[in-house]
Amino acid sequence: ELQYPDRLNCAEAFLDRWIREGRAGEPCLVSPGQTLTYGELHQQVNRICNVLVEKLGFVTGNRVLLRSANNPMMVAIYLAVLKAGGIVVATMPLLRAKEIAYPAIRAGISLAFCDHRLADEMETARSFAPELERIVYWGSGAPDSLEMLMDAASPHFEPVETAADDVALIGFTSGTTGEPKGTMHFHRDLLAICDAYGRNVLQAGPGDRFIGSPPLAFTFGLGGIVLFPMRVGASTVLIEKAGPEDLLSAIAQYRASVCFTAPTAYRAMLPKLKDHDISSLRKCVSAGEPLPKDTFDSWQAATGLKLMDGIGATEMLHIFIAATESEIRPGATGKPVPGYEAKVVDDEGLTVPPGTIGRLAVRGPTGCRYLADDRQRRYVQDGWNMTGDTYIMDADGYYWYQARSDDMIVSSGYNIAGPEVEAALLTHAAVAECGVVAAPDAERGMIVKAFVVLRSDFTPSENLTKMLQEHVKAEIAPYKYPRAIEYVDALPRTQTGKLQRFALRRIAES
Ligand code: 3SK
Repeated sequence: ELQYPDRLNCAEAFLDRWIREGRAGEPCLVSPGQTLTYGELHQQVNRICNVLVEKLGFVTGNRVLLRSANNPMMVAIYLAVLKAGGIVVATMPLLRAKEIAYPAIRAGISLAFCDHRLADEMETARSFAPELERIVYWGSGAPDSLEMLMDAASPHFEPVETAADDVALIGFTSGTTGEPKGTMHFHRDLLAICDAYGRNVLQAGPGDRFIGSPPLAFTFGLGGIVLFPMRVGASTVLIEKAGPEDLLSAIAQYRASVCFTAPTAYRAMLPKLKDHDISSLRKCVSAGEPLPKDTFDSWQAATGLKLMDGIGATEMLHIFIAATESEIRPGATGKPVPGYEAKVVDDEGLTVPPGTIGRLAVRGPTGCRYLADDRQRRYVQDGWNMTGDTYIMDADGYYWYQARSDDMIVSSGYNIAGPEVEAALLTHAAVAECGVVAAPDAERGMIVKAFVVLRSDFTPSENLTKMLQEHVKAEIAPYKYPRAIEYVDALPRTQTGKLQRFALRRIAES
């Protein structure tokens, strides 16, 4: 089913196909300033392809850096680079100069496109990455801006005949565990995630309208907000600011039906639901972080919708374990997405029996290909991708997330999964957010330490600490309770919203 022709340019399948099939007049990209039909986007993409080839000295195989919030021009450039046979390296809009320079240096990039509102940091990045020879801005109205170049370019361009396994994008990991790694994905991979997860699990159709908060530089956002909708000819809403209030307002305003965001965002939207009409929503995907069962229950109680949990990784491009709505088992991530295989193994790589904790290994149509990085050997072993997650598979084949392998806390000989303690704390009314890590302890080796952000109507006190500890003891096995609790104003997160437990560990160790 996931077989593709040897010569394949995925931009043809996401865009040109709909023009050939007479769907040019249908809405594709919806945004506050502008709505583009498939036909309008097609012409815009073609003009950018011609600018690339005729004005910017671009040749097939070139890598191109993109810097923007989620907006229609970002999507148009993304598709144009693919259509012209190039490789996209998208960066998060909030990155600082050195973080922008890093992928440019690692991937040897000489050409970048940038929203003019993000020019300052981009220009500083150039001083760290002299290989960035040409930066083309859009939105400035300057004579050399992208729009001016596009005006003079033809709206016709035939997709370059790339091979199905030519690299289409290099996604950089968010650096939760050290230096970001570039992960290379092929043209066929971009279709495979749509045909594996999109078609079999999400099951959205052309009448759907997608929306989401993750930046397109994060492959969770790219798949959920651009590739899945465009694979089925649906429309998608692009918003530049996507805090809980922004997301809710946009769902209501544009009548979005499929939402992609992280569990933290679903939790943050809960108290604000009453102010927005989100009755258009029919599917809500949660990934990027483990989904606490309490968040699943609260969302279902408030909206009637089941959050569709999934685990993905930049290395795998998108989600590889999940469940259709009818197969969801609350608290479990799900089963391998059709096309993928998974197993739980011990430290020697041997499969452990159902019900036993171990390391997750997966393989399927997508997989890890690091750009010139020795860590490839650790990630891919015997053809299996070792994702760094600890799981239990039950007798029915459902996978239950325990922790990132680095996040297991060994205290007095007990294995305690930080995320399980977090999920227990989050069921207390005082806790808005929390992160749980190991802290060194002379007696126990390590103890469980929680960093807690309180809801606005609670203040830290010894009494509250005791109440939270008792609460955890009542929710899960008492030995897992956090012996230390520190109250903080905010938790360290990556730009993709993932909790940086390594930063908390560093504080806990100091
Ligand atoms: O890194 C992740 O958590 C992720 C989740 C879903 C889809 C894609 C990614 C990279």
